[in-house]
Amino acid sequence: MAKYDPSKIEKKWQQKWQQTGLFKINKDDTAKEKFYVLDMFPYPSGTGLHMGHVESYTASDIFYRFKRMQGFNVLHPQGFDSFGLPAENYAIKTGVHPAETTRVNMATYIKQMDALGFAYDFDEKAVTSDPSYYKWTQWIFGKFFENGLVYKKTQKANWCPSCQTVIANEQVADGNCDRCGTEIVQKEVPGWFFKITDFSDELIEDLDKVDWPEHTKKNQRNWIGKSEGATVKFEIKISNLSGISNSKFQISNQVSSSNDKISKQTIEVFTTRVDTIFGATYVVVAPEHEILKQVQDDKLKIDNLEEVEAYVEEAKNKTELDRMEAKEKTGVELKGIMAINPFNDEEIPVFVADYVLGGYGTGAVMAVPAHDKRDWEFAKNKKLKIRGVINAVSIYDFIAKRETDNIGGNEIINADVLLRDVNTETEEDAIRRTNKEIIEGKICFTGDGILVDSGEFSGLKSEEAREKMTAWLEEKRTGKKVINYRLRDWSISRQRYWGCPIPIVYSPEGEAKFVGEENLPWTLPEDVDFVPTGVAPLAKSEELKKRVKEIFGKGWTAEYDTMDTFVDSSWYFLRYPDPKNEEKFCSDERLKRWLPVDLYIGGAEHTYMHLLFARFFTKAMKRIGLLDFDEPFLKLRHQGMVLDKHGKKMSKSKGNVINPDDMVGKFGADSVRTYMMFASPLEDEVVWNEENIVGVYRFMEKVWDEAEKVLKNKEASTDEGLISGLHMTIKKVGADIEGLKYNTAISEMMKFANSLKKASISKNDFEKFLKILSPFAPHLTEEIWEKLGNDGSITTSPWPTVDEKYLKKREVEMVVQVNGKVRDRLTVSVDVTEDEIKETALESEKVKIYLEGKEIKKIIFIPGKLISIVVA
Ligand code: ANZ
Repeated sequence: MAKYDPSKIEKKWQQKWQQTGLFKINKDDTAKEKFYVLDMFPYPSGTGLHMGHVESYTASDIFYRFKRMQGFNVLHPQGFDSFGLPAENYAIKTGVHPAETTRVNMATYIKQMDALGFAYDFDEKAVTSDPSYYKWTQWIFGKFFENGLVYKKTQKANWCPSCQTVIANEQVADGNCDRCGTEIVQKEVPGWFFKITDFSDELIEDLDKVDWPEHTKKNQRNWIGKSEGATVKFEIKISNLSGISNSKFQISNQVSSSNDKISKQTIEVFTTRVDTIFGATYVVVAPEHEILKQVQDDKLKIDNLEEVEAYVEEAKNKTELDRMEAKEKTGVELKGIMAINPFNDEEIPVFVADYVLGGYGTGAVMAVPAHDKRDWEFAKNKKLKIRGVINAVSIYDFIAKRETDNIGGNEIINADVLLRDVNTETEEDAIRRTNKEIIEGKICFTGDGILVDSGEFSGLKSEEAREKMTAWLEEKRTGKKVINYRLRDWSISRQRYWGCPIPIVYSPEGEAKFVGEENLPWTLPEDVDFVPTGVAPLAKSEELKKRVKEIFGKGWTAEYDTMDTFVDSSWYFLRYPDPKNEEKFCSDERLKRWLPVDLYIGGAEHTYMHLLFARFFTKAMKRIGLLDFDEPFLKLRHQGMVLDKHGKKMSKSKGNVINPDDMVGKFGADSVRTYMMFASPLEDEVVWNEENIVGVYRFMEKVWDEAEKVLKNKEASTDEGLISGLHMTIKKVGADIEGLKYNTAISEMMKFANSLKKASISKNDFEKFLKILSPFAPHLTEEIWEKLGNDGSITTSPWPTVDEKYLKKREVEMVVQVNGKVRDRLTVSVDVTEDEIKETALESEKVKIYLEGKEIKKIIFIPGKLISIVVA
């Protein structure tokens, strides 16, 4: 056998796999159990495949090959999310049509993916900019339209002055456009919205049904932001003598009230912490609040109208994000009026401040600086009264709070502040001291606790107090229980060209109508100028005008906006099982057979948008009878980011981007794949260091050389001492792949390969080893498989079975102590190393709580028994 040379064998196998159609599957084969493993399809950008793609696609490819060898019928499709701004921006610069750019880029991507040995059948791809695909995006839009799940309204929206289009909240990063970085401004624009808010509760609750990373679920819950609270009406007292002209009106907005009979002047606030109401020292309204219109119309007189008007005017230019994140909270008092706290009749001042948002809750808050961080900052700034009414009962109130909050700052009480002093005083003393400081308004405590100085409610715990106080409000008809969500309906209209046309036409009277199934695909016109002018490019198409006139008649006009590209990717996984179907987005049989997706691998940056939108689509389509399941992705895993060898993010501007083609050219696809998976656990960051990939390359060489030995002596038998190792390796690798712990699977195989050096192995046993290596290094193993005289692909051979009789008991239970107290028990392999067990113990949630904020002095390790952590 010649020397191991990936450049000689990899191309050969890639061609052979294509020729023999190895990656084609019979999607109607019911004899085998199905498995659907999905990748997040790429946007075909001009820069080609990046290392992040290589990482996640390798991960799914390994899983595909493994499942296939286990006997599953596996669907592992790939496609292109090919509508979008970069191709359009490129067209503006160069005049090359986006369709052409996209075609060229897709071809490059396919070539690159083939060169990595990814097992895709590109005849069965989904391409979102292809009319045969977007026909169904439009069809689904039509169904949503018929069923009231999409509607049009004019709204203040995020406008990117550079892209000349509206973008969704989810696409604004730090106040800037997440595509081009330009600062976002607010603009009134008409647009289409999907009613995602109709599904808020389901979108939260059904997260319990899926196996997703906990932080991703948490982020989705936070994004939807369900909060249970209460509205409370504060009566307004006019302290200036000019008073108001009409003394009987009610000011409340958004959260509608059923208590209309009370016609006092009130400001209605929304609070999730009614238990803190005895600590309310002022009320704040948003600059958009109704009361300010009354003030401006002179219906409600205040002493400093000009100052207030100027402030309101200034706030108009800020985005919500700016307002929420502003370090210094600004605002102006409405002089001449006071609000009355219904619980204790206390009169407190009223401010307008832009840290309160017009579109959330009632657009007004009762401010409790002692227990709310934003109110605290504002009160400090304006030197307002601060009064604490919640005390901590135990240290756990602080710890629990710290875990749900990321509150920083010295004056904000959290466990760190408290624990700092625990060293010099008893826990009780520390709590007593801290509670006194809370009551005095010296520190802000945002946790739940026990009520003090709260009239008849004093002594109650926060949760119970909230219930009782809300009941009290309802009885007095000055408030009620409400649930609010942070989630807004999804704005999907984009004033851009390279997207899916919204299949809507308007009658001469201006009524919107779906273009009808018979007119789908509602094609994207070709005769347009891309240069953005703020007017949608489609408005300039003569062909579209003509088309509308011919089909619908004179006076009818087309919708000129295109859809957010996130619409295209919200359902693509439904298309893959049946991508050529012209009658349906997917046949009923194939939907039933293939969905939902069993395993989805992709970047954590899609926590909010794509993953939320795809879940919404699934639920909406289920509601209207198009699907019979409600969660699209049963299991989800994220890959970590790929960093350069200095641990830095790769970026074009830094010039540290690594091109996958170069790596494949240098080391071969098998080494690139295996190193990528070996370098770190899948969900962790990968530091791409060429010096280390050499080690993986040597491993490939070692396997190659072993093969030579086996070839020379096909009659050899396996050494006694090797058999148990082989079976343990097969077992571990199988279990690790199933758990997506590829790095440990690879190190196990490396260990086994090392043990071969001085031993002899039979052809049959060596082939078992080749099989478990094949998902990682498909080319190398395929070549050896052939050389050893096998017919057919190693990928179609069955996964080797483990003979239990060769496995000895390998697990023990180890106790983890912190300062002498047992905090956790871990089941680990008997030969676990000290470092491994230390790492596991320190990561245990049960152990972590006792370590936080403390310094680890010593760790004692007694093999097979105990790990004892000493902290101070
Ligand atoms: C008094 C209070 C005391 C509050 C306290 C919190 C802690 P989530 O959980 O996000 O729904 N709030 C209400 N409407 C607001 C608006 N339009 N703009 C800005 N802030 C608003 O937050 C609800 C809390 O956010 C509410 O509870 C209110 O402050 C504030 F110790 O009321 B709270």
